Amino acid sequence: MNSTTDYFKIDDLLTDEHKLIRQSVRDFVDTEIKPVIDDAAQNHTDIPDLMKKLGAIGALGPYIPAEYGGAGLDQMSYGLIMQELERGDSAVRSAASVQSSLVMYPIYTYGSEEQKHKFLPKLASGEFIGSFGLTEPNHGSNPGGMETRLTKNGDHYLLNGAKMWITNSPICDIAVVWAKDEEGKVRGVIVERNMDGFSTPETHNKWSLRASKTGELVFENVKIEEHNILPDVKSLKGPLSCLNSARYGISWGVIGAAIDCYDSALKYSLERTQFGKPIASFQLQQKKLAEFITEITKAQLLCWRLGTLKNENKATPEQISMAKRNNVKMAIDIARESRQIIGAMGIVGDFPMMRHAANLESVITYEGTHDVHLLITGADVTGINAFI
Ligand code: TGC
Ligand code: FAD
Repeated sequence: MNSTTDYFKIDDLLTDEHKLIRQSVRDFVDTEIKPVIDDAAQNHTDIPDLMKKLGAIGALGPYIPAEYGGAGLDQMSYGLIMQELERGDSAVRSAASVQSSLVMYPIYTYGSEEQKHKFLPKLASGEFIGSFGLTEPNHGSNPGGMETRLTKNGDHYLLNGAKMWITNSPICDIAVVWAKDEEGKVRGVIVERNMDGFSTPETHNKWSLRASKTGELVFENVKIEEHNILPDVKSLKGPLSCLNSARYGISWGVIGAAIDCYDSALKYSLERTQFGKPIASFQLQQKKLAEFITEITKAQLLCWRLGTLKNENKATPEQISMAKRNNVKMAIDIARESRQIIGAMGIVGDFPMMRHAANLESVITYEGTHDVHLLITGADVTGINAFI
């Protein structure tokens, strides 16, 4: 019997450091997340001190240089960390990927030295929680249509508008917000919790990502000083480049969710007897398990190659779109099918499949929907942009 989830010996392609990092995050998830995640998801509550715990294990901004509080790791390490966190729950990976790719990355890439030193170490330790505001009530898949405005007002600026569906908005200390200036250029603004006119109402009654907070970011004449504007970007490319990093992390992360479902279904099917035999002995159930491990393996190989390209700074946004789209669909299919393998047991919280499946309904929508990523590939291979 070969119950490994490293079917093609991808571990041989990783360094000892990669494997050590993965193991330490796996241990963290087993001791700190697995015992509490079902309660947090069922009750729609936070995992206590999650951000500080993630900071302590180096999961916030792992590829940000040590000078700014990060761990200075490579992109493969970042991917492996995301994989292990999402084995626990997509909410945990979301917390780490928003903070790392959507808050620390833009400050590191487009921020001034002062901004980097002021915010990055606190974000890396989890002392500060960040959120990322791109999506608006009227502009989801087409962020270029954003209505949030940054207008000059004497020696400062005023920020007006609203962002919606924002991970961690209700608990954020700072938000990296994207708004158009008077020339119609997209600018990145660091909004701080205590600024007048800034509010963050929570979105309630989610059936997905219940262990994560989601909400709005509302700006009513928020006074923004020049030193809170990211100086080095004036284009939609700013937020989209952050998405490249987050989508890359999601491509890895969802493999973790799929592995958790596969492991649980395989174990259960070997133990559960019907008609006098383990259900794992029935060909229909074997087909499902065999397809799960095949799809997980293909997703792992895609990510390993993408990780090497990212390390060489050669990964294209289109390659990242393909990996995000393929791997999220792979994971949501495995979550749904593996729930069926365990029958009625699959609907209670003792098993993770239904929680992962519900979470992945968000993951297949956020960071670019499944269909948007297909159109990005379509435009790349035909040379014809279907969005226009
Ligand atoms: P388009 O005209 O194609 O592009 C505008 C400019 O941006 C450049 N560009 C990119 N640059 C870097 N990375 C990318 N991925 C880029 N894609 C495009 C492009 O070259 C162009 O540059 P220039 O110099 O010519 O001006 O833009 P469009 O308005 O037609 O829209 C297309 C696009 C790509 C924006 C759209 O297809 C898309 O990706 N929509 C999805 C929106 C999205 O993903 N939102 C995510 C919000 S954040 C989130 O969901 C967080 S969830 C977090 C969690 O909890 O884990
Ligand atoms: P829409 O853009 O309205 O799309 C609706 C449907 O139309 C989709 O099926 C889409 O594929 C389809 N569609 C749209 N355009 C086309 C087209 N041209 N051709 C074919 N089909 C099309 N955003 C942030 O900025 N920051 C966050 O932290 C954040 N966190 C999130 C957390 C959660 C839990 C969720 C659910 C969302 C989050 N989002 C966040 C928002 C997310 O990025 C958007 O939901 C996503 O980009 C899609 O936008 P929309 O929901 O407005 O759908």
